[in-house]
Amino acid sequence: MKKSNIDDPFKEARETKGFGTMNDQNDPVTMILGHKDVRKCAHNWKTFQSGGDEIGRIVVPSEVHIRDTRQIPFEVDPPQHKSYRDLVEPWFKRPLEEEYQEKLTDIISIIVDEALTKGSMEVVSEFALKLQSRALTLLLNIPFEESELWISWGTHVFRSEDTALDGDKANILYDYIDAQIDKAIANPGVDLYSKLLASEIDGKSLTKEEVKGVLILTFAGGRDTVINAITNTIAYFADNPQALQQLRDQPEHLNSAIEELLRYYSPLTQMGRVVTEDTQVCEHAIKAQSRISMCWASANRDERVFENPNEVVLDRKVNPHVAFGFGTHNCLGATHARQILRILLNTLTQKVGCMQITDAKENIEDLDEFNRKVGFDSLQVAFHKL
Ligand code: EMZ
Repeated sequence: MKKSNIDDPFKEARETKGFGTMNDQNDPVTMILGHKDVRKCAHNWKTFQSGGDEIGRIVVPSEVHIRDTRQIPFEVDPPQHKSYRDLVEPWFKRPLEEEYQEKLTDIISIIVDEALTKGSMEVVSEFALKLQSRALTLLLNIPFEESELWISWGTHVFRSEDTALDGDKANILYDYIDAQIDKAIANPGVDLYSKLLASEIDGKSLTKEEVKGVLILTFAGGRDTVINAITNTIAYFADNPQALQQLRDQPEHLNSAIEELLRYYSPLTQMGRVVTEDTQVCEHAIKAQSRISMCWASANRDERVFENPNEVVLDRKVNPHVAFGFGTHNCLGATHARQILRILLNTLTQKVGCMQITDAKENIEDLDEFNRKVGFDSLQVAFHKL
């Protein structure tokens, strides 16, 4: 089997009952698996809540024990959600600007050139983590050098090699953000911290805690997800050199290729909600105060919606994937993530002839009833110039 394949462990449960169950730190989660049900739940923010008092509980695995700052706008429900989202949305659309894309192209070219010069590279830490961290300096609009520190933190800001949820590690991020906020107060600049500190909602300035909430989301939400997307992209084109050639010949398929790869990888497996009233999903009773999750990865393989769901069809025509979530809380960082993938694919087609995976260690998520590959812990790849 090709190393880049990502199986669908949810198929049987999705087809027979429509949900699965997972015991996460003694706070069970009913995982909703079908595309239609997932979208219905994502839409119904009154019954399936993101806000609520228990900060971190909608994340699976739950972050209640390692976080007490509310991520914004991620952990806020309508109608307050809209004010925050409207405030940050224009900033997170900056990746559409030409200057931003030029800088991102430079960042990506340097890494691809380095891989070609070295000839062989460990893609997770040497390629994807560096690329994600360096690109984040553009999203925050701060100096490039700052990325060195974030690279030293490793691929997940809350997880370390032997601990799934590492409070000490999380504190490094929180202390760092606090310090950056204080710096921006003392010396305002053109960065995201300063921008938020100067912003108001209904005539009231954002508090330090609110600014911190946006920044934690920006650091945590787009880290392992982006790293997985980049690594899986390299693995896919290493396994399928003809696909790289196809994109070289038909660059007009670039955008559909990106959406298809996102559907297939689904870098974020699921996202939870807290249930506000006794209800039912897939004819299964769900109690108030319990948790559900919308399993994007399963919905994206739903054969009722996607023909040949387990195949990567780079020019797939209709592709209503939910890799970036769905509804009110759809991913704020999606524009940035898409630009990274677009420029990465472009650069690969221009510079790389072919790649070979020489060693790989898969990253498997343990979801109790299911095991799902999300990417790699390490991926050694040989790069060959075009
Ligand atoms: C949260 C989440 C957001 C969470 C879009 O997902 O990403 C996870 O990786 C973080 O751990 O805190 O930001």
